[in-house]
Amino acid sequence: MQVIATAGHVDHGKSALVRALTGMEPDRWAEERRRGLTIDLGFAWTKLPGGERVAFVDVPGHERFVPNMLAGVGPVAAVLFVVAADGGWMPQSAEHLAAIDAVGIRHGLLAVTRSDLADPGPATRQALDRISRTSLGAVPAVAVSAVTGAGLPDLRDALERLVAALPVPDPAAPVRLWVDRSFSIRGSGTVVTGTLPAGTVTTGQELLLTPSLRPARIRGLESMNEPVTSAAGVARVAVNLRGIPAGFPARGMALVEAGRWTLTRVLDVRLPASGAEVTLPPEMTLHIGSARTQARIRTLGSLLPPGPPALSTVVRLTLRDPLPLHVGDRVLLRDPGSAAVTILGATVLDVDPPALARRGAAAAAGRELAAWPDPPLAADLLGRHGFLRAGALAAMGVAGGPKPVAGDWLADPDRWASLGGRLAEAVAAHAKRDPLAIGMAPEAARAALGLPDRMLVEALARGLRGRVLLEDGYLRPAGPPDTRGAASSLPPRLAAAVEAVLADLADAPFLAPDAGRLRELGLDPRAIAAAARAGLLLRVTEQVVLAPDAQAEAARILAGLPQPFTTAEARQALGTTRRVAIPLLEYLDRAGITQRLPDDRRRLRLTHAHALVHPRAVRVSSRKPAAARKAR
Ligand SMILES: Nc1nc2c(ncn2[C@@H]2O[C@H](COP(=O)(O)OP(=O)(O)OP(=O)(O)O)[C@@H](O)[C@H]2O)c(=O)[nH]1
Ligand SMILES: [Mg+2]
Repeated sequence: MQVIATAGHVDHGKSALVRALTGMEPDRWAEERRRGLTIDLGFAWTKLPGGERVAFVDVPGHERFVPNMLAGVGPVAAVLFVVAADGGWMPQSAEHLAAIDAVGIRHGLLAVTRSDLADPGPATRQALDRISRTSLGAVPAVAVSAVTGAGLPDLRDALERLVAALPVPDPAAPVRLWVDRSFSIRGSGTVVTGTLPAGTVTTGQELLLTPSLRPARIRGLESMNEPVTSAAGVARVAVNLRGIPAGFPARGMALVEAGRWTLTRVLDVRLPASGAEVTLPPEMTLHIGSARTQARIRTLGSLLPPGPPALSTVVRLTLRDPLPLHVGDRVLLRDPGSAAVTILGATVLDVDPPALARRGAAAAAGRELAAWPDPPLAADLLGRHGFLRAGALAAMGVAGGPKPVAGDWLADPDRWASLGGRLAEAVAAHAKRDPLAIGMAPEAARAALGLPDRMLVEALARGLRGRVLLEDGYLRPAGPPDTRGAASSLPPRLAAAVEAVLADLADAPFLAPDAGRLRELGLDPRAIAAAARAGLLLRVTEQVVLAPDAQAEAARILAGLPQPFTTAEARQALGTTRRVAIPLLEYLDRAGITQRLPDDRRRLRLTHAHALVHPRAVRVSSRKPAAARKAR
């Protein structure tokens, strides 16, 4: 089915024509019928000769009710433009046409009504001329009379051709059903109606009602007064909702699919190029679908020298109420109070624009956005945001986009490429500034690079194999082992202290220096940790340090004992004190080299022989292994 909205000046015969075409009464209110004036939207439908069903949204023509007219026209793709033969082109003919043009409706038909009262020729020529200069372009025209019925068969044929030419929307498109009416039915509860432009609604489906995002489950569905289990756009639908109290929904709210729309209060839009320099008011009324709200306007880039190619104005809108929007949506801006600018159409460029904090940010944003295509592509949005989650991009209504760089993060390829080098530099600078530190915390790197998620730092580091190493949760400059961790990278005083410890241990490898000696050498816990990371010391506890190969050496000695062995036997064999032996044995337990038995004795786990080799091989020098062995 298709849905067509009427348009045209008050009293030109829109409702009479809908009545004549459908046999249904579009003026729902007693007051409307009494006054012979449409106030609010009316709904009627019929079958065309070829069997295609078409619904009409009949709008009011009176200037006081233009907001209602916009709510009816907002979600449709085609209009039936009505001009009275005896009335000719009138102010609301022009205003309705401007609105249609602003919304960008491209399909339509002109009906010249009341042609039994006057020659339809002049009105037809006048109207076709005006219409041809809008998004509707050249449209067919039919002269009709709702009273005599003249021209109605021609009009039905023309409607059939119009409907056949309308694009078929994607049934899998995200659902956004703007509510144009809400009521409650005894026994069923809350019902909302609207024009579904695309996508599919199904009974049982859960949607969210904007702006509250209250979940609403579809309990029942009707299309053109008939119960259905699902309806695909284009359709007029009445949706019976579970979970929404009667009286809660209102025109301008929308039922949307979770995760497929961005509910936003701030958006950047492009206004069409206009020959004359227009001065925008600080605030206008924004209309989209059946919704309207106030929008504060901030010009981002004004623009642009006249002359081809036509350049446009980019503005940031801040809305009083949030709306579910997509990039590429058309919105209408209206300023009923202004004589100069009454109606403008705008294309949404960004529904989650970055804040304009820096000086000059607004002008820069204006320049960037002015160059975007219509509609903008994933690459444009990524170029602006740098990073977007795949879900966020989809909720902006933007398809495509590159493969994620980490998790569901998408990155602008240029930005991503440049970040690798910046991370390597940041990590190197950090290591230089603070050689004793365990490394740069990924969170610090994330903040330094201005990234939105630590996951991105880790992905960058993985891509920098050979330059940056992510180990034990910290980032360090990578490099060949002998330069990376070697004494040369430690401050000279620390290197000297390490040398002194190793010299102490040369003759008695398990007699770890005591607290006093460590203090004397300036080896506080931080310095010990740094030396251990560099592979220059084995840090058994904060107070017990040994030569880096002590673990393998201990295992070799313990393997020579009858198994299992006691702590005392181990202490003796290692030639040390309980102060060292107990933490060392516990260290070996943790390393899986020894196993502690229930009776407190231990045995070597031969299955873990590979663990005997310390992962960071010994690389220092002033040790005297020969002497050490002699001492035993
Ligand atoms: N003679 C004649 N009268 C018509 C024709 N169409 C409408 N009328 C009359 O014109 C008047 C206005 O018609 P409506 O259909 O209410 O006009 P409308 O465009 O819906 O008006 P609003 O909804 O208030 O904007 C009514 O009195 C109709 O009976 C026609 O084709 N011939
Ligand atoms: Mg009417």
